[in-house]
Amino acid sequence: EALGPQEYTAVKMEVAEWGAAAQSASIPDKVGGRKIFLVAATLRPETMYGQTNCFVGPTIKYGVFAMNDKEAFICTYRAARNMAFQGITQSRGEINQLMEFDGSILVGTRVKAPFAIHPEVYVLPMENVLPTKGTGVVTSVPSDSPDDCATLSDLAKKPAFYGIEASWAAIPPVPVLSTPTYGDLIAPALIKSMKIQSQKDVKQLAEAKEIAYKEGFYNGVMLVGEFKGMKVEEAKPKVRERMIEAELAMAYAE
Ligand code: A2H
Repeated sequence: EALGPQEYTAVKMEVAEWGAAAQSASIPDKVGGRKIFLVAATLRPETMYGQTNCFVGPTIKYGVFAMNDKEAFICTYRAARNMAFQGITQSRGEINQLMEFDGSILVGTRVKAPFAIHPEVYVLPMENVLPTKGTGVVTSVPSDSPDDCATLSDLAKKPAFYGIEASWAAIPPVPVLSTPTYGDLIAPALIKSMKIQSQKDVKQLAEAKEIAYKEGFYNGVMLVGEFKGMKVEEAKPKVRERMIEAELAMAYAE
């Protein structure tokens, strides 16, 4: 674990179309006309081009929090509280919670994915989402995150068990960066070579995550986006800055 505060990028994913469960919860009727965003915390803003979906913990509690008169964020209470003290809400320290529900309600909703090749993605369930880290919402980038890749293959194998449509988990990984050793799709390559079977293989996944992170950061070159051809190490803060300038992301620390 990191000793100092962890600097995340909080990515705003506006709800484009509510899924069936969210429709029954009548969320739009309870938010005073505000635009609603799922907000995900990531350490890899440069990979947002390759989002194929986003994840929530189905049994974790999420809230809808008014940030100002125009926008409301969906995240854990813990994250909303941190945001309130980091000046992300209109009035510092104030938390205005409009609703609360389990993550399962959000599965099947479609959200806009900032900078992604796929402009809209489905919200899907992930067992390993921790309520104590980030916002409880995780962007899924199966090209570069072994956890995301393993979870998606579990979902694709048993869609009915997870309560999703098979097509929602059938989107192929999108190449974002290239490394000399692992090519254009480092996470699927590691899953294969390390024989990782599912999201339950947490020990091997931790090892794969470490390799993918270091290889991508130190040896990767961007394949897409404004900084195509640039080293990942240099592109990473630039993509983050662009996303913040476009008001599609914020700095978030914990
Ligand atoms: B990362 P750290 Cl491409 N529970 O974003 C579980 N995982 C969470 C989470 C939560 N509550 N909140 C965030 N995360 C994930 C992209 C990515 C990430 C890639 C590769 C590696 C990677 C796309 N998913 O993380 O424990 C988020 O996934 C590996 C470090 O604070 C976030 O960044 O170091 C990362 O874990 C934060 O993990």
